[in-house]
Amino acid sequence: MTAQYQVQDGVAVITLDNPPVNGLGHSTRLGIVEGMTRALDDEAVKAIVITGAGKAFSGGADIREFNTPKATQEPTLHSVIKVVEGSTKPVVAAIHTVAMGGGLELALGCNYRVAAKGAQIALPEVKLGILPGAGGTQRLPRVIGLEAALNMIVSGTAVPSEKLAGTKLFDEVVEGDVLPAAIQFAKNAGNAAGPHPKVRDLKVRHENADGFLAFARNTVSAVAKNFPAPLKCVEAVAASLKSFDEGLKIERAGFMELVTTPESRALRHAFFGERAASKIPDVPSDTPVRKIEKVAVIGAGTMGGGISMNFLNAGIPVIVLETKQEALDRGVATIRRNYENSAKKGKLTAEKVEQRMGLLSTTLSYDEIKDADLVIEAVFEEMGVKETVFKKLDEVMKPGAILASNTSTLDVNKIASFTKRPQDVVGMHFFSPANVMKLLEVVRGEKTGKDVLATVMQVAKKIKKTAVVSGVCDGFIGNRMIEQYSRQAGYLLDEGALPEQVDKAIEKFGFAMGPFRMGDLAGNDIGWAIRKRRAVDKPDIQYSKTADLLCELGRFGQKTGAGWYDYKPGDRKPYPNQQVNDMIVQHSKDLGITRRKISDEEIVERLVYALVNEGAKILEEGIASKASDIDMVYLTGYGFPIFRGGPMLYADQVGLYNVALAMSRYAKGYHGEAWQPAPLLTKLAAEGKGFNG
Ligand code: 3H9
Repeated sequence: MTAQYQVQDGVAVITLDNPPVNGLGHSTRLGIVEGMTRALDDEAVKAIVITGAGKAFSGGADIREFNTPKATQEPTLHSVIKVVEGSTKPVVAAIHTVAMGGGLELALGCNYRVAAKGAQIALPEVKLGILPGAGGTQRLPRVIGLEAALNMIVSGTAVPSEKLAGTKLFDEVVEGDVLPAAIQFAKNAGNAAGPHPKVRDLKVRHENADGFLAFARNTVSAVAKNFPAPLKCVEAVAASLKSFDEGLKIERAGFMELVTTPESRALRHAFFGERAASKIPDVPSDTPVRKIEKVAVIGAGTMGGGISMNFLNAGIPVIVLETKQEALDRGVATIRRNYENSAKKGKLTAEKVEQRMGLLSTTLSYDEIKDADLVIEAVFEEMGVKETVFKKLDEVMKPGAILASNTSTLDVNKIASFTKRPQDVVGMHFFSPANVMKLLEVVRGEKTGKDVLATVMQVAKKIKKTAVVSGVCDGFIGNRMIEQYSRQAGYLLDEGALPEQVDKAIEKFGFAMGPFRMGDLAGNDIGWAIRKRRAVDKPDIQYSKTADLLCELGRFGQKTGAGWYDYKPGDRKPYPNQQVNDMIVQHSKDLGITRRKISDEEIVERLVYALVNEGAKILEEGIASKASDIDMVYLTGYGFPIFRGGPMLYADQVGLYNVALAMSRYAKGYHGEAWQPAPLLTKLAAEGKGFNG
């Protein structure tokens, strides 16, 4: 049983006790009903308090139970709330911290609610692609009004309890310990004559409900294009104007429809995937960590500056090292400008800007960084340069310092071998712009210490990154996969598509940006340099020549005002360029290819399945320890549509059999050699399984 029962001074206290967040799984629901029954049967009990142990009143329904028999096993949350609401003795919810989703819905079923100041109150179901399904859409508008409730439910945002004080949601918002206050409140209520208030009996009133709801529908449909839940939330909240039971029916129907959508599955996958990413199978959660109180960054370029800002934002002092004073001055000026721009937009106070800049220092001498706890190298992506830096770091850094490389493709084991302390070396691959992008690939070398990994994962949390561990391979998880995607994009051009069609097709699928717009943004010369290196290292890997031809025209992308597209000064909108399109068509001719019309469906399949196939290889080789890690890399670093859950979950949803079938078709086509299926994919497809179990 995951709820405790106690009687204090004639008040029964039912304490939800299901760590970590008192999720309302089946056994907790059972515990509440049993507690209620005991309290109602005991004549000495005059009132009841429901509270939560540990760090939450309740984080809501247990999401892990969704789409399993336990979710609908009695007592359901509806039945629990019915028991609470039907109680003949007054029931008080004592909310000390988080009351979210079903947790708040349970509290709304109580007669009274007492909350501690600062408690986080939310109906965040929309973020999981569903709607509050245990009366939240009907009861919340009854206590805080139609508009406020709709805003909370459609955004899913948490609101501190004190902001809701004075509404009918809370009878008391108290400073300090909430339980004694709630027990006292319950005692008084127990002594008072009933009947005790029920939220369901209140009416929702609004001066112009139709107008407000029409506005809400329009706004929500415009922003929630690929997500069905927000609009359904509006409809459910709108139903709160009807009778309570009618509204509840509409809410129920919406919930049942949403809970099985691929979008909801994707959002729940991302929720758990983010938390799972921080868990490394062979690194126990109690692994000791090193103290990180001072960070050094080598290189004050775009990457070094962005990396530094992460630590400054988290209040951790940073010292930046460069070889030339001008480079340092430029780097510091860029950081300051970024902060000042944020201040201009009202995102940061002038005081905060100075506070952060005050944590930044610079040096031209390795001697001055030697006492840093963590040093991150962000120098030119060339093994010789890394060798010089790491040899120097090995020489100067204090024992126990973590030596990290921001390399995006180079061999971290080799980098570690330049030092006599490979256990202290790790990859920290930030994504550009490093102060904005959520993703951090933590590259685990063969000899990287477990405490180093645990420390870096903890640091990542502090600087608000989603950290995913990758083994060592060329390109790690993200770039290794994107290379296959880019290869397909190039082959599509050779065969008959133009950049605009490819970009539009994949953007319609939901990607933030298609491969050619992305190339123009990142700089086509970067891929060019990588391909030149590959031509020496791995001459067997083939690419469409179109990207090289483009670079030979000097069209490096937005920075040169011309890439796959043309750009006008101050305008990031891509304009198709005839010369580029002619070059592509001519190249097909040179290859002897008769260009064909390629469907958008084929474009999407080839781009996405190229990711999936490489992802399967990465999983099989143990470069990623679980499929959801790969999805987190793509959701947080590569603009993969979140409502599809990442490439691996998407493949699961399509069905691996269907993915394998399409791949075998493409294997018979142009550059079919790129479609060698990953053995893991073939195996799982044959077994009717998915990457995510
Ligand atoms: C709902 O209520 C539906 C109803 O309307 C209708 C039903 C009919 N279930 O985030 P953290 C786990 S839908 C299961 O790192 P924090 C989480 O996976 C629900 N597990 O902690 C992690 O596990 P692990 C609506 C849950 O302190 C651990 O708890 N509610 C749930 O930073 C710690 O999580 C929500 O959407 C759950 N509901 O933040 C709330 N919640 O340690 C979602 C958490 O094994 N939850 N876990 O990795 C949150 O927003 C945050 O977790 C919370 C705590 C603010 C509660």
